[in-house]
Amino acid sequence: MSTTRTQVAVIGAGPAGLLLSWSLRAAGIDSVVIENRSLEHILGRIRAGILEQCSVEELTRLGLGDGIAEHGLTHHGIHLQFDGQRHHVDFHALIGRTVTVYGQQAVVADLVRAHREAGSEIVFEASDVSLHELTTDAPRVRYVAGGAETELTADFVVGADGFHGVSRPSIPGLTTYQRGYPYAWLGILADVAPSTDELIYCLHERGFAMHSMRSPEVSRLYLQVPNDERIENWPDARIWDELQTRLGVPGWTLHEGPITDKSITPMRSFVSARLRHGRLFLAGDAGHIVPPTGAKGLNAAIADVTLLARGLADHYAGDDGRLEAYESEALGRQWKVQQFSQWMTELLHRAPADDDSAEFQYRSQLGRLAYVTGSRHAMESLAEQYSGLPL
Ligand code: FAS
Ligand code: PHB
Repeated sequence: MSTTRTQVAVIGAGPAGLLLSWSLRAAGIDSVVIENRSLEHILGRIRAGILEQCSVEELTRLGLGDGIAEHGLTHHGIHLQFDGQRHHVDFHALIGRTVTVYGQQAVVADLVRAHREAGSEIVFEASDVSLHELTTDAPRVRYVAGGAETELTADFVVGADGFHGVSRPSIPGLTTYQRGYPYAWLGILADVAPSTDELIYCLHERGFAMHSMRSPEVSRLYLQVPNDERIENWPDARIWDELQTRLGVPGWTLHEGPITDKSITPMRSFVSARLRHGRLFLAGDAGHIVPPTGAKGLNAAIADVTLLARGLADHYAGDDGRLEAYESEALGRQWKVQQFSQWMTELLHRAPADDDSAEFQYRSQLGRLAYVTGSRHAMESLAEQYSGLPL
């Protein structure tokens, strides 16, 4: 077995792992990223689409803002649609904040390009990744890459390996908090110009629908489906018919086009009680998951990384204050994100027909939507949370 050493071993080359390694590089801290999938696979994943204002500011500060500036779509707000009416919530007019449409796929591509140009060490297609000696001052990561067994010794290990990674399970006796939802999202990418200027979040009596986008030429749309639904049951024509039914309002046309990707994503809310175990830290989906309704998953990963990178940089400058505070600060912020994501999800999704309170819930949701869209204070609260809590 060959042995190597670095200051910070990062598990996972998703947005959290790649951004942390880039942030550490900017602070002069050496890191190695260990990823179990191929470069092609991580570049091909289609996921989040919205960047909070503070995410854009942090990526720009780190020199990763060119693509966002050129291709990102700055949105001043969102549309909430219910009872056949569409209401615009103007974050910029309300609180002076905005969000940017810029897909996670593009964020990852920007990070991969930056790392490649800088000569960063990213190990792809690693297998048998395991963590050891986490409660000592020399934790180790073992993995196999290119047929060679390697042991990487580091000062710290950061688990940025997502919900199904190896890092969180490496924490003994861990408590976790979670809830499921009786529905999922069927998402499509379509080669058609968006039919709306800003995102439409819609509660229809048949269920939730959303019109998002990726560019002036590519639309991203979602439908609520039962959580056991299979994509095979949804030919393209059925998807468009349902989107037309749920999103349609008088005087507005939803333009259709070729569907280039479709998938069903289950929903869960999940938080690990710990984001630290000895010299192991968790960041991003390795530590928490939110339903996508609040557009928080990617942004929460960026927030964790921002806090953790500050703490690690301070550590190497001789001050452990912010590193010691990481777990409590990141978890405190995450529960604010969790409650907002849960609120948006429960506000906009139809309870299943077999829920005997479904009709009551639907009318209560309509009442809540009518209150929110009729109250400046309620809309300011929505704007503050959707555009992102300050870091
Ligand atoms: P990621 O899961 O992105 O990355 C973890 C990385 O670790 C992956 O590359 C994985 O291959 C690697 N890894 C896993 N196990 C490993 C091991 N043992 N060894 C080495 N590497 C390992 N969020 C939104 O805000 N809006 C959305 O619409 C949205 N849609 C989503 C759709 C889907 C299908 C999924 C799964 C998530 C979605 N999310 C969405 C959430 C998503 O964007 C996450 O929040 C974001 O990817 C978090 O980034 P990471 O923490 O880096 O985790
Ligand atoms: C997306 O564009 O993929 C998207 C936007 C907003 C959300 C979730 C997903 O809340």
